[in-house]
Amino acid sequence: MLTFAIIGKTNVGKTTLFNAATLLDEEISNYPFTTKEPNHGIAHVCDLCVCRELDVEDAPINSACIDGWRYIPVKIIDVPGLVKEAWRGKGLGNRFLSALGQADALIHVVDASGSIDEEGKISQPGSGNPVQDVMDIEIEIELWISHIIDRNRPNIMRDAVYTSYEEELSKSLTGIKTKPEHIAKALVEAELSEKPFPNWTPEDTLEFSHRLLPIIKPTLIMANKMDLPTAEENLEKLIEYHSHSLVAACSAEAELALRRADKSGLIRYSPGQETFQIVDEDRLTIDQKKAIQYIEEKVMYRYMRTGIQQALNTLAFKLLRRNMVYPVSNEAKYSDGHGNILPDAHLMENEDQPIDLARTVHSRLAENFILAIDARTGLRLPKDYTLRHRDIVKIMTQKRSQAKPS
Ligand SMILES: Nc1nc2c(ncn2[C@@H]2O[C@H](COP(=O)(O)OP(=O)(O)O)[C@@H](O)[C@H]2O)c(=O)[nH]1
Ligand SMILES: [Mg+2]
Repeated sequence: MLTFAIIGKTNVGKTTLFNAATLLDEEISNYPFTTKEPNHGIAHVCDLCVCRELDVEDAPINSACIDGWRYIPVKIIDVPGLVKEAWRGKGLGNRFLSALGQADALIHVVDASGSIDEEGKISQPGSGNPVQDVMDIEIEIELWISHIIDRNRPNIMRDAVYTSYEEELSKSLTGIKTKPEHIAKALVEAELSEKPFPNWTPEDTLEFSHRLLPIIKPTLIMANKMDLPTAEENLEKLIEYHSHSLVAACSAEAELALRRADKSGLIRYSPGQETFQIVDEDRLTIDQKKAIQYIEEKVMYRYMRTGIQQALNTLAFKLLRRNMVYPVSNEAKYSDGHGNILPDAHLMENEDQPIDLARTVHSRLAENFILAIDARTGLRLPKDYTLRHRDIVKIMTQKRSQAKPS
């Protein structure tokens, strides 16, 4: 399952964002996923479901469909404790950094209102420096990657005799989801392709880690607390200074309040929508009315949305370039073998082919794969076809009696 880690300094709103993003799950999960570890939860990415276009009543199993929007579960991790020198193991630094290593992408939350100081303590709004806060955390992670390389240096030198430095570097970083092609790209960007690894200086290792980080962990910077008056100016600075990253504006607290109000039946709100409806004005207390008015004025009218659902979607569809693909076994009815219409949707990687979809569904399906059919047209897909967003695909397999003996 796709995994996002929420990182950032203390008090920026990571846990608020985590709570908001995971609240929906209890209501809609009919799939067999749970997370038992603390700080690990299930959030969702969503896009228009194909059910409306096909005019069918779907019966989702691995995902959910709300008002014509398909919600696919993703794992989300709240990573606290990225304090200064976390990479040296300060606090519980290393444990938290390892949690980050599992992630496919990062949500880097920053207090755009500038209400925290350098150490993450709450201070006067407007006094903090969000641009520096983002850099502090990035440097901490880069130092941690450098430290892993340094620790593995003797092994890399020893084993590269039989392989290559590139391959051994890649092996030493597989735990944080680094692939050989990532290493090759970072070497070029750091201008280290021509410099043999044994000659690297500590600065070279750090530069390499700096280039590698955005490649292995695509990151969305979330400018949070946009409801506060001091946030607007900082948002512009963040966009300007961190022009290499995507910066999104959000209010985690507003999203949490709206999702809670929806859950308790006070309002009707689907995550990511621009509006919400009050169910019964008379049931609201004065405080609740005030809170709703605050969110309407400070967040929804100004930014159209709270920004949380868009952030999750941006990570999956833009930064990680995933495609939502629907496997079916009856292409005429768009159903599985039991008649469930559009039961599953998967977030496939950009260059994935139908065989990869087969593998995602079941290893046996991939072993007996012959060809794939586009369910919309009923036509056979070319051999080298790469899956597109919103494809509906039937996998044809050879019958067991025809299967080659293994
Ligand atoms: N005004 C405002 N406050 C927020 C927002 N998000 C979080 N906070 C507040 O910021 C403080 C720290 O939040 P928390 O989620 O515990 O931060 P963490 O340390 O990064 O996990 C809490 O008092 C939150 O209520 C927001 O969007 N707007
Ligand atoms: Mg927290």
